[in-house]
Amino acid sequence: ANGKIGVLVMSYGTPESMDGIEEYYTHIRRGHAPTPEQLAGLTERYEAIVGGVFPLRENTNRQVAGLQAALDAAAPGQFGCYQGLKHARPYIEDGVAAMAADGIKQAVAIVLAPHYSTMSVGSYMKRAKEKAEELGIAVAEVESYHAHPKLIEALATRVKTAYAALEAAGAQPIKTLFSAHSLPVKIREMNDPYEQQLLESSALVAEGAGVTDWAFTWQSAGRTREPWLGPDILETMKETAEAGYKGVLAAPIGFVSEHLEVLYDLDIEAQAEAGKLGIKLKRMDMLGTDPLYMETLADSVRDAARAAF
Ligand code: FEC
Repeated sequence: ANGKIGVLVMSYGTPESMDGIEEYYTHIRRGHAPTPEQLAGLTERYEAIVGGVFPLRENTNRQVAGLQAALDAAAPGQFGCYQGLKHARPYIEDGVAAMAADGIKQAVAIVLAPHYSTMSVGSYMKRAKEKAEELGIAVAEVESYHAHPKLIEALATRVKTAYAALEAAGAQPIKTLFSAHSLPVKIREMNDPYEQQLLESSALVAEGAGVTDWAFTWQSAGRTREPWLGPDILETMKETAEAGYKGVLAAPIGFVSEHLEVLYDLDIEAQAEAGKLGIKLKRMDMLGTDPLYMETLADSVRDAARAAF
């Protein structure tokens, strides 16, 4: 057996190439292939972002390496990180199998998304635990870290910087819009903590950044028939412009990387809407491998390991 504690670091996943978009989309849709129109739409969005590369893959790789370095700095050799993706290879199950192949018996599971929902983090954890049980690995879970002081500090710094840029551009008054990925409205019937945690993070970040004029709004709702949580950021921007604001600061606190939902939905789609509305939109920088974010993850992993093993 291996005395190391495994750390299963889970993230959404992105295709490896343009040829992989259909398989990826089919996986997201739980085995239902997209229509040719849906596939073409998604392909166009990937092409529009950075010439058909998939930045989330590199960004996730860097975050996993950053977390390993942060854990090693405090306790060399105690933890070993393994990557597991929700919708692409290496899948969550592949990550657990890699730990088992190395003789790992105890592991902490954590998701590169700060807020808990049964439909997001909960579904990652369910798959991780099923595979771990099959392979005889004990798993401790980090459910959320949305109010960790280091995370809040890193986000507040980004909000302050973006706010100052809007001010310098003369785009006042400014409204800060915190956002996160929408989910189907049915999560409300499940007593899900997602909305509550997002509002809590927003309030803490606003306080840390000294921003008083803010709202929370949703983004990136799925293209399905069921109702999704709203209002969407495009709608909120319209109301904000109508109320006389000249600057909108987009703070997508539900995400930690630059990827499609940020680079397309905000930087292309919402930016075009801002142009139409005659207002200035500035998106805060994403966390990426910010040392404060890496420390947030490392603290959460150590706490979960200490409590469980
Ligand atoms: O850059 C990339 O390649 C990946 C960007 C990406 C991230 C992301 C994060 C979240 N999602 C969440 C929930 C859902 C639900 C559905 C859904 C659908 C899609 C589609 C694409 C996609 N998501 Fe995603 N999501 C990303 C990309 N997502 C592409 C498919 C096309 C579309 O509908 O727009 C609906 C599934 C269904 O059809 O039933 C639900 C949540 C997050 C944030 C938490 C996390 O990172 O896990 C929640 C990044």
